[in-house]
Amino acid sequence: MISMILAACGGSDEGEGSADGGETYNWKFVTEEVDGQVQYEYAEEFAKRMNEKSDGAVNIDVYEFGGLGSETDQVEQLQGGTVEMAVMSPGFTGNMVKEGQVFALHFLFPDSVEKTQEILNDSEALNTDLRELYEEHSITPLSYWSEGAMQWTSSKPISEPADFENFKMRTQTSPLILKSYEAYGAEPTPMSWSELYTALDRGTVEGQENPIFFIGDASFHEVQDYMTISNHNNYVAMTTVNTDWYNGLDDEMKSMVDETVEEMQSWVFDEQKKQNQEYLETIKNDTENPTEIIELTEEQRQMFKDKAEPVREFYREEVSTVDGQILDKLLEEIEAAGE
Ligand code: 6CS
Repeated sequence: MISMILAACGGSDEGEGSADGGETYNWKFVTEEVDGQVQYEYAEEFAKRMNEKSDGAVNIDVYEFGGLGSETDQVEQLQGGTVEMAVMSPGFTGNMVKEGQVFALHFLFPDSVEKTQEILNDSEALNTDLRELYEEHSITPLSYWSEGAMQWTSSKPISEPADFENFKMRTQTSPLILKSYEAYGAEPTPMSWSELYTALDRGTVEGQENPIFFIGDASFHEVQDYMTISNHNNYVAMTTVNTDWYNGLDDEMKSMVDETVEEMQSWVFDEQKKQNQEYLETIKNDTENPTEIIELTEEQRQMFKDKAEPVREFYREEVSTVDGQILDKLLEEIEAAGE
């Protein structure tokens, strides 16, 4: 309630006097994941670094997923300024920022997560052009980072597009994610991940996509029989801030935020890599809940790529509000980065 009032007054409880006369800053940072998972660990590390750099003046409360509502509720909280910072997935903002659905296109980024992360760090298409489009909605993405390559889990084996025929696939809410699965013949159903374990268990949906750490930590493999190493896309998350709040920070504080955001790019790369490697072993070694791991041949991957390719044209023609300019610039940047 207090934060609602402060937000309504046009600012968070920042810049207040402390007992020793210095300014203090209290911010809220919400994530879409829970304790131990990559987004939450990111926010905790970010908060720790900011507190140390500011000699204790900046205190950031980190919120696990669930405490403040659904992923979509969290987007609204950031826009309204009731939280200052959020880790946000473009997969939940596609109805609002159409161009952000570029991340829904399969086989767009290189197979290497490291190379993909370099592109996310340096891309002008994303860090300037897409950022401006998000800012029209009071969301400033300060960085984009990979949580790892996504894989499919399923209740029946998936190794070629025909296996997706009439397959009930859980997705996030951005319409182009659904379109990408329709291109394989699947029947996508958007839902929050908070409902996903039960939905997989009951067969309401038959499969889902996520990085391996998330599949293992959320125990989706317990209620699925197969995991296809498809590497069909990267899970991209954004570190976002409320635009007015960020623009209102004094120069010193803004530089501290920017510097920490930049430092965190290599930290989170290492964190996701470690977690994805560890959870692959966990899933393989979970003999009580056996998961058959399917490796795709190059020919099988090519079959998926062929089905995914026309979705780019659909994005350009039907989704983009800027004639596909962000996608085209990003494609040039990907090309320039090489494989
Ligand atoms: O599948 C999802 O919706 C969730 N997956 C990850 C990796 N992070 C949060 C997100 O909501």
